Amino acid sequence: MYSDADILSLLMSRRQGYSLPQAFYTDEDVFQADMKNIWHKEWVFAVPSAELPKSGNYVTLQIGDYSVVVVRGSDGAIRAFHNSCRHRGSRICSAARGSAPKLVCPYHQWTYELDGSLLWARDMGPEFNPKHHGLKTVHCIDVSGMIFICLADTAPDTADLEKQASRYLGPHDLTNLKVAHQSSIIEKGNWKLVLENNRECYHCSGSHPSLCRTFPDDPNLFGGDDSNTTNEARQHISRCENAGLPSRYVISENEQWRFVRIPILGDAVSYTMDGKPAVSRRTGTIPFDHAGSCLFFHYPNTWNHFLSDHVLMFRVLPIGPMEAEVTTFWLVHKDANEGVDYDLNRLTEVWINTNNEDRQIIEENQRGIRSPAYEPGPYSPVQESGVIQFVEWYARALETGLLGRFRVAAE
Ligand code: 3BY
Ligand code: FES
Ligand code: FE
Repeated sequence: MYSDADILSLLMSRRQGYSLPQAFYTDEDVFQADMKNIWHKEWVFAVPSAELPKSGNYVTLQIGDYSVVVVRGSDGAIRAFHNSCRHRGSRICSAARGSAPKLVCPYHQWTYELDGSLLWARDMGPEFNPKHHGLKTVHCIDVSGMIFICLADTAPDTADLEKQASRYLGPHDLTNLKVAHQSSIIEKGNWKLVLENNRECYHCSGSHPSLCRTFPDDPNLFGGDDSNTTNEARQHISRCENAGLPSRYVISENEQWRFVRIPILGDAVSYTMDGKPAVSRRTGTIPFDHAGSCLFFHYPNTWNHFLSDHVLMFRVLPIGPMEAEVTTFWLVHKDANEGVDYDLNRLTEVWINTNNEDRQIIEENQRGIRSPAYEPGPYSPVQESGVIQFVEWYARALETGLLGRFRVAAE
């Protein structure tokens, strides 16, 4: 049993530059603290807007105890609502995704418009005012084609994020892409192990034979900052910037998100087995095939690759202290035809392999951490500066949340 005070003191006493104490990866109370102080407070990536191309298209997401439905309205706007009926609370949409002209509760058929207002409820008496029983809203923004939601009463400011996203992602024109494929896998590991694993490529040469054909495992390309960037990366950035593609490393003030466009290996232009394009149509206004990969992470739950010919978005959702869901979206130009402009297997095989390899790594990491013999070990300052950067962000975010609670309790 860990109280908030216990978690705070464990956090304060952790050794910096070392992996976290066991409880952070295994304990139910710490998991609940993560949910309350991070997942229910921060912006969380939900789906690419291309996943909801038409009015009535919806997806549901589970974030801790909250069920959320994200739906495109008849006016074209994408909104998010608590997926809990204002009658007696039933979940309204149960499928992971679907399409409906109205949101109808399966219990007693209360019927909501796609904008959340209650349209119809049978036999509720003369006093009943449907206006007071619309679905509760969840903050929802479209960041250049990526939909983020936030469960907090007051959502963190996104002006900077939106500004940089429009510069870096704008040229890929996400609104004119379609989801060619998506996959969700369950990883028996704490969500932070998934993020830590993503923030380093120390493991890549040992585990990712397909990815390593095209993805450089040089830590200087995606580490904690850009102080060691290579000559090749600098040249790539100048070449892209001169062609009108924002590419320079930029990180938010609180280090929650970052954009940078990196070169990929040799002549490779895409994450395929032979490095050749997976799709014959480029995304947006990308001027050449050799644009490398624009990397965007946003903590706590997404990392993304924007290539010249396709886009990969990754979404992590925590399920329990030792379980998370990882969803991958593969996006291509909306007019690209499968079998003509791209072959689905060729497009997806590298990351399907990579995701499976990462799942195994993360599950072994989790199993080892469960051992009473586990103790925090040192991160490599050369290879794992990105992991250190993530863990420091996490520690600050959790500490701020926990301290805020004590302050409120003391007042
Ligand atoms: O998918 C990614 O962005 C990261 C970069 C380094 C390891 N992993 C492949
Ligand atoms: Fe939704 Fe009754 S709980 S209609
Ligand atoms: Fe990996």
